[in-house]
Amino acid sequence: MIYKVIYGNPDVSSEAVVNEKKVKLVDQEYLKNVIFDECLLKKEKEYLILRIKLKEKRGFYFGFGDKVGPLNRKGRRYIFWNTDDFIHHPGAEPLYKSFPFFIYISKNMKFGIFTDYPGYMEIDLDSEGKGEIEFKVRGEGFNQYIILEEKVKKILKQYLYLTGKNVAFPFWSLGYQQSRWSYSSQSEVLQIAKKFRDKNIPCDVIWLDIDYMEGYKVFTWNKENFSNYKLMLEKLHNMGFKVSAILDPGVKVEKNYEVFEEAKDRYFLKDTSGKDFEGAVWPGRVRFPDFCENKVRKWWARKVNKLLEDGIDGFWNDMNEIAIFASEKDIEDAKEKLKNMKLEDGIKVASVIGEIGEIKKRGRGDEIVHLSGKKHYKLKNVYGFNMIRATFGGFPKNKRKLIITRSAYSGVQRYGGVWTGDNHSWWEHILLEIQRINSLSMVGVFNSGFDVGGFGGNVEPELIVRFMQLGVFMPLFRNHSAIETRRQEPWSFDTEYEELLKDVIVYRYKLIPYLYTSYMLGILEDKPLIAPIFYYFENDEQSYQVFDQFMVGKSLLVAPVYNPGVTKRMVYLPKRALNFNNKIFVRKGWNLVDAPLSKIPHFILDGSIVFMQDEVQYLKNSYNDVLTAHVVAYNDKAVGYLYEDDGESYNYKKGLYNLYKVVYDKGNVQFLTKRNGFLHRKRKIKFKIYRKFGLDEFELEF
Ligand code: MIG
Repeated sequence: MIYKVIYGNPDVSSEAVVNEKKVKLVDQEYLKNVIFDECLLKKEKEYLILRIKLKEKRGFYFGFGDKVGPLNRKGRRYIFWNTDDFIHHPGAEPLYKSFPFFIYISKNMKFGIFTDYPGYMEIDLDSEGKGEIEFKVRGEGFNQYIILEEKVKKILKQYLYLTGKNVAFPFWSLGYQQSRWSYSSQSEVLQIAKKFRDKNIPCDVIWLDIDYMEGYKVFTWNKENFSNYKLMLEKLHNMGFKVSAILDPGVKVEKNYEVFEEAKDRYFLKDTSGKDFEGAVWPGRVRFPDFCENKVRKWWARKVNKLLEDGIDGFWNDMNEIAIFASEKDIEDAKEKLKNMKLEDGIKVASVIGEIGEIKKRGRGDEIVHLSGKKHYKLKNVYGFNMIRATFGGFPKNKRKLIITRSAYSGVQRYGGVWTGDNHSWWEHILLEIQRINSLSMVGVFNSGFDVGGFGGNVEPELIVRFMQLGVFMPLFRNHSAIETRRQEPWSFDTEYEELLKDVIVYRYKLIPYLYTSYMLGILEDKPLIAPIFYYFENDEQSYQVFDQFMVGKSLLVAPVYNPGVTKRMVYLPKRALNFNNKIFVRKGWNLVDAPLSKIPHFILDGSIVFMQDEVQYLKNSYNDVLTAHVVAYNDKAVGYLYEDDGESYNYKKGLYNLYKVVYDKGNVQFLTKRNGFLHRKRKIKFKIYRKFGLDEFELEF
């Protein structure tokens, strides 16, 4: 059941909610006794504060997307105020995105609360240990959706009913992706691509960071270093690569620059005096499109479409919190320190005023006005959401897209995916990313990834191996690193490590039949590819506490290594499983398992079938003609799934796909057709049956 309570008089809409038919509008009193004992709403200056006291205080809290901190969000106060902060220390708060949704789970009670407000907000999840939750909003009012269900899966499904289903990314987006700030010329990009093919290291996507542009001007190409970008793109495509490019929202203030001329005085955010608001980012002086307006999104989409026509295949929306190094007001405020400085010196100015830190504290809420007349502090958290929405609009309708955004709000899954921003090449960040990706799944964002290898800082060989071993299971598997840090391409280390890294990437391609099947079933059924263990085993209370393992689909359990020098780790198994490294069965419960540097501790749950294939250099919308079915059947019984479709359109929404349920029972295999909506390609399937007593092998045509 979904209940909605309106608090105060909301005067802005986030546009996160798309379906309200099933929602029951109630007042706060109605929910008393259902989930809470007491509930108090008060106004304090410009804030509206709601405090509720739960009927119990022992539960776990999951959600809030990729904020740093533990998987269980209990006991902290969180700020929702989209901010560019590139040092993700354990207390870094706020960060780039706002997903004000969490799921409460205890033995007796399960519910989800989505507090829908696109402006400044704080949520306190029982920081006093009294079983109290506080919501504090700077504004006139907000909507709250309370989802009451018996199963976590159903709570998440209802949340996605409200905020919209995830879009499927193209088949090829599951391939390995290589990025760097920056590959700064066409010859460098081509060299990188060639190296992958020469070394037979599989790769599908190369990313272009800000240097492909002319003077960081959005929707331009650098005339010198990318003088023949069309030829470059053609060559890359012929080699089987896709190319994804960065887009920044700030439009350079420059006479005769088409993008600026078209938008000035019409499409940009305003300052309080009614002039276009100006700030400094990479290009120097810039202005910012007001993506909250439909007409602005349409204009932006046309620009995006041009880049698609040039041959770009995907996008990455950056700096859309909005990250602004300095504004005219900052310079005025810091007059003394900034003598003789102008916005043109954007980066220099930023370093003088202590950069993001200070700007973050002061916010950017009051000095910016939207075209609708609303102050930015009421809409800040949906700026990035609307930028990716605009970018999404630039693609042909029935073509799947690879678009990720750094800043986002609930509902972003309708338009694209996210990456977690500027992490570091630190061991701590492997664990951090496990928790962030799982928390993103709990707020319904299924297309997610992080900078594999770490963005900031210099990676060390052992660290990149472990980082990559985590990336291999992520929906998006992209290695990215910052300017002036050491290179992170797989060949940037001693040959021993290069071999290990190559093995990891090759393994990703072997997993594709299982990954794509699980991914697409997830899109169709509102289930994340990556999920915390409790998502599938919520009757197992122990599983609520497992923060450093996760499920990939419903059959694969991964327990990554996130410390240096480690060759063993403890793993919690919610049921019996096959250790896929040594093919030995491991019992339910806590187990110590081997984890040498060449191995990723991962397990196939008993009773399941996982389809794999042999390695390929890049993906072509379909699996290989020969597959291997790993049947984990301790008691000689197992079930698995195989999904196929065109891999590039949204026709799956119309049922144009095949889904087979594969049932193994004591030596017999049956393929049950659950859906027959796509041309089936016959394949040879090699079965490997892992049983209590010994291995069995045979082949079938299907
Ligand atoms: O101020 O475009 O998070 O992925 O490489 C830094 C340069 C701007 C931040 C992004 C990062 C990207 C970088 N950008």
